[in-house]
Amino acid sequence: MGKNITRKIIEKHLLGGEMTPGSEIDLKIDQTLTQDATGTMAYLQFEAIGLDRVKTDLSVSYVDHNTLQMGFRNPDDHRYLRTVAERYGVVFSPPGTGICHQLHLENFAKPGATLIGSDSHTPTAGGIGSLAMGAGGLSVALAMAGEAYSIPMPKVVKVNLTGRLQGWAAAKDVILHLLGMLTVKGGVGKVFEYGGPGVETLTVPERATITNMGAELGATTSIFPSDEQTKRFMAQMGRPEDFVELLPDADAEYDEIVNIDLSALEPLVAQPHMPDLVVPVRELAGLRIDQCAIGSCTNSSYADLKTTARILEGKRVPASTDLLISPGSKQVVKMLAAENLLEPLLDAGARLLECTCGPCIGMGGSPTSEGVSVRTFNRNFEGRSGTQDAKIYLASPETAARLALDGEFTDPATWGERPERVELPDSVPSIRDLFVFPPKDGSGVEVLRGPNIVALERFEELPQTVEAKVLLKVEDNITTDHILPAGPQITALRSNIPAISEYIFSRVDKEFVGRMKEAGKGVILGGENYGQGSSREHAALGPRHLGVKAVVTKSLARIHRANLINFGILPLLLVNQDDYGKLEQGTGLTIPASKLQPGQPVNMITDSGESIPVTNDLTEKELRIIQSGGLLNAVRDRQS
Ligand code: MIC
Ligand code: SF4
Repeated sequence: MGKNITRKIIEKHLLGGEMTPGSEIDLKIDQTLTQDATGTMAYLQFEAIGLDRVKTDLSVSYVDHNTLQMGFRNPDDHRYLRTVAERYGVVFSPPGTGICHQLHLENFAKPGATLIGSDSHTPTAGGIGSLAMGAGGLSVALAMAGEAYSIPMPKVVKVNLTGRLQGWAAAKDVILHLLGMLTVKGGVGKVFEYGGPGVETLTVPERATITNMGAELGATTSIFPSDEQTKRFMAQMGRPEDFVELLPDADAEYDEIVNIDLSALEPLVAQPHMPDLVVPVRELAGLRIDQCAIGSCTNSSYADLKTTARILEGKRVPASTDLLISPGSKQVVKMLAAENLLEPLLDAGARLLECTCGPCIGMGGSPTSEGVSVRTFNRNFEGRSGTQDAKIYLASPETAARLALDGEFTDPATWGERPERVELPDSVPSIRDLFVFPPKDGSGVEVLRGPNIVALERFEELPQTVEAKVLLKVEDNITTDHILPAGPQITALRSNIPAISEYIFSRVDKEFVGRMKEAGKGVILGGENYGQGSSREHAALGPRHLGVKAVVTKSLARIHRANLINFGILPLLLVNQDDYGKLEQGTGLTIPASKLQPGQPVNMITDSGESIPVTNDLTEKELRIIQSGGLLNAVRDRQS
């Protein structure tokens, strides 16, 4: 039986488990990445494990999320990250160098390698053929300590590409099309492996746009083969030695197949407030636009911004449209500068921002009240932009730039000729010297901490019986942005769990934290796909700090499920989906925690005496971790 590339990489890195979909596998991890908003916690956890140096081939710490330095908190975090990286053998990327995924793709990602990152868009490196997955900070800390990363063996879906992109259709439209087809929960438990004759027509940056936003499908990851395009990209990036060919066998088998004809795609847009509410751009013609934002880890490459410059050249955006551009890396800016491509952007009225995530997580650039903003980003969750009632649409850079000029949605049929598709030049300026490479022996390096960096608390073991009330009932598709909002004020508290916990569910129900404090413990009731979106483990750590013992849902998103386990919160699944309607905020529950067995139902008893069956999809190991009060306790117990 022929193998697909996902199975080939997994087989090479398999440390334990059976490669049958759904059963747990343990993987050796070659590389890790962190970003500042999740990284401080990951390194505090690494320090708590007590090793002298990371054990991976490569670990990189990027600072790109929280770069607004309004007061001491963020700069203190950056200093901590720089010194802790030097101390333990991690490469450090200073603030402003670029967005983690863009930088990793350009400088470090390798075909055939495994990578986990404490950011849900780590699959960007799948564009180069890495098996790259988003994970919680603690999982990344453990991978840095040389521990295996455990996931359920995914199903492998072949996305069979035929044809070639035409007219104004872009790589972004491939993934928007897939999201429209499969929805934000269509990828759970799956790897999307791209194949077919259309693959060779897509450049590595285009592929990376697609694998990046595969995260929005809820997928484990997405991956492209490593072929001639990859070889060219690695040579252009000045690291031809990192190239290895990685192709599926001719008779490779897949669990499912999805077909996409690239030639048939047209410009698409995701409407507020979910990335899967996709319609053709033409259907929205006439809708006024207040803001366009081009950038983020999805669409901030040289090709994206050169195309933008070509579209804007010699034109002006109307004064009523705010145009923001955040390049993905200093390398991208240097290349634009060298080709005089910054001028058309500036002259068109665009505002050039730092090479960071910026407006994507509401770090500045918020739209006006009820403003319509067209963004080349990957998430348009309600409130994420910083303006609660803004309407965020997701589109390609081509579409965003064209619409910025028109100041309203227009039909692509009226846009004229699309500028020529951009290829990278043969030689690209290196920015490698901007990274801080750690010394061989970091034992003499002093790790500098500020007052905002609060040591981790030790969590208690899970009680035999959980007796607690439902203190919040939420609907389907709750994101980690609902659980713990982003934005400058809250994100600055990522290394301070007691302080950040004050904001848990603050945009959903302002009274929740007060109720939790009063009761001291509680249960959250969720619908389908609870915890989708960001990998931020604070969305589990915060509830745990407040005393949440269990989350009872219809289904859970992969990374958040892992984060709940890592911090000792029981993820329970309703056996009968209709029972969701029987439970309300205030319902008292008795959960026989000590009776839980992997995959076996137990009855929760409500305070009115009703039995509600719940089950779990936990392995023996995961159950033990929760019973010990979380993964750090479990690792400490194992080591002592
Ligand atoms: C996001 O896009 O939501 C983030 C901010 O990059 C998060 C990580 C975080 O919350 O720090 C992610 O995607 O994992
Ligand atoms: Fe940064 Fe946005 Fe990408 Fe998250 S999705 S890593 S916030 S650019």
